[in-house]
Amino acid sequence: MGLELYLDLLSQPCRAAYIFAKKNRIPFELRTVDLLKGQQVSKHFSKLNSLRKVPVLKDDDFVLTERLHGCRVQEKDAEPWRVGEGPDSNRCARHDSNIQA
Ligand SMILES: N[C@@H](CCC(=O)N[C@@H](CS)C(=O)NCC(=O)O)C(=O)O
Repeated sequence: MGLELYLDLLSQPCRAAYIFAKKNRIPFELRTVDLLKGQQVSKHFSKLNSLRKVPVLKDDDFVLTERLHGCRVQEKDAEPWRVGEGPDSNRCARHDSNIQA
C-alpha cells in the first residue's frame, strides 16, 4: 500500500496537505473522513490518530498526524520535482508560509 491521506476537504489544514500533494504530483490514496458525520471518532480512525483530528498521513506502518510534518514527509517524495532547483531560501519561506497558513 502506498501513501494514504486521511482528509476532509472542508478542513483548511487538509486542503493544504491535499494541494501540496497534488501540486507536487505525489501519488496518494484519498481516504475521506467526513467530520460532519463524526467519522473522526470512529474506532478505525481513532486507532490511527487518538486525537481524532485530520489530516493524517499514513505510509505503511508510518503514521503522521500534523499537517506540517506531513508536508515535510511528502517533500521527500517530491524530490524529482525539485532536482536542479538548488536551495532557495525565499522559495522555502514561501512554501512554509503556504503550508502553515
Ligand atoms: N494542528 C493540526 C490541526 C488539526 C485540526 O485541528 N483538525 C481539525 C479540522 S481543521 C479536526 O480534525 N477536527 C475534528 C474534531 O475536532 O473533531 C494540523 O495542522 O494538522
